[in-house]
Amino acid sequence: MTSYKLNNKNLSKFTDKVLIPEYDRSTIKTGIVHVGIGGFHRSHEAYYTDQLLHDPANSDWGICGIALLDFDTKIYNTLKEQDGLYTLIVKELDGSLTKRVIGSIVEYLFAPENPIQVIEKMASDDVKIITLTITEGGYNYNEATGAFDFTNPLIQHDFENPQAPKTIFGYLTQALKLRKERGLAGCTIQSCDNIQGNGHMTERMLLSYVNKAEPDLVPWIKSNVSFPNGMVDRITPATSEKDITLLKETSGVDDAWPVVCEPFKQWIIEDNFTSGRPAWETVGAQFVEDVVPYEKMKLSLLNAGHSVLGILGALMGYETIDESVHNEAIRTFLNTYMDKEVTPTLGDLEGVDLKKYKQSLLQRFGNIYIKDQIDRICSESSAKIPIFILPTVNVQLEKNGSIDYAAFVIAAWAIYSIGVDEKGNALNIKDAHGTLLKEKALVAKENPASFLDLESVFGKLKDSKKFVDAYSIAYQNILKYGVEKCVTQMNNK
Ligand code: CS2
Repeated sequence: MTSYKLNNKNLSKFTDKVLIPEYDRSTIKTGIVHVGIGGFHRSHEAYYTDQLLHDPANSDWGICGIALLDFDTKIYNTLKEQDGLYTLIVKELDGSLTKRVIGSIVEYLFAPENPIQVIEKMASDDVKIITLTITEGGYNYNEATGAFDFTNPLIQHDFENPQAPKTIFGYLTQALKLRKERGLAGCTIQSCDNIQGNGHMTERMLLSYVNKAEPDLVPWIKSNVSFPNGMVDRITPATSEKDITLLKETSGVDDAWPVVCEPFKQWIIEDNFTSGRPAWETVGAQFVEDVVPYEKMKLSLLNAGHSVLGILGALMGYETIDESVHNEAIRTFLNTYMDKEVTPTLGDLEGVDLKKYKQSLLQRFGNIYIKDQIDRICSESSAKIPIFILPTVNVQLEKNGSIDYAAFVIAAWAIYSIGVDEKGNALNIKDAHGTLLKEKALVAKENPASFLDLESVFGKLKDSKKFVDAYSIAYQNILKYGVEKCVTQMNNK
């Protein structure tokens, strides 16, 4: 099939093959600046916003996508070449594909190339909301102290180079300072990352930074900027070459970086927007007063479930999450973890049928068309585990509840961090703290509990004898018998 490069000029050529934006993109104004234009933003917020823009009443809510890091060069260049357009390929449960070109990213900027332009855009009066997907690690939070990590060299850089920052904290501070100096209104800063109380966390971390960098700005931020919490959900694996080729061959769309995702999507947001907001509820988002219980449910069941399947599956030599969840022993283990260790920590969730929610997760994890990479799930585990798994452990320890399943997963992660799976193949570990993890993991071979000394991940967990004992037994057993046998034995208890 003849294919054409995806861009504004060629858009009408694709109408009979894929869905395209049915609004005039040239009339859309930027009302949202979004930082972090990876796959998840493009399958989630940008998708909801694209749907919204089909109503001409919403034309003030286009998105300016910011690539913050050098690492983002490729996605920035792709969006620039494609006029901000990309294809969202939804892999339905029956294996069919729904392909839609998304038009909501109407501007894009590359921060390392032009930091001032980014600061000015964030400070623009038309921009009412700055949304973030900067990953769990991006909040610069130290698990051991609960505080902002001032020792991070990038933070030091931002203190010394306020006009050419490298972190989100440097950018937001300068942009808010400009808003204040120019007598402009404040704005909303909305995190879309998987963090418990992500709005509270953003506020706390930003104020810690500002308190040192621009102390006079703190009261203005407190009165003029809001930080709604939000729960975001849509499984979005990394795009493969196969996805790119298939799109080109079956639809004639030559898109250098389409996004693939599952059909399910959910966005629950606290209605706390200081300068107005889009009516995202008209396209499926939910606005509630308190989102924290829903966040907790999602992080400790879905995201933790992913980590369980990822870490155990990686050691067994699996490559994708569906392979892992279709292993009966692992599936039963995960079910028991969710029922016995997570559920008792969740409390009352109005309007949620937890049993159904857990069942639906297993179905989503099992979608054989998604092929969600275990490498993706296990990446940055040192930032994920403290958010996804340890809050459950801490509550269970307080309640004197079961922690054996969580301890087993942490022990498996310590063994995973050595870097070799049970078949002797090297694991592809991507973690900002990868070198330190490996060092600790090698020492742990002789002294398993020493892995828990990593306070920046585990906090004071090593002080719990109950946890250390369960972890140490699991560690020895996994090394001796392998994950599958141990899991089967636990399932039979
Ligand atoms: C995953 C998430 O990164 C991870 O470990 O659990 O990316 C997950 O796929 C999304 O949060 C789904 O909403």
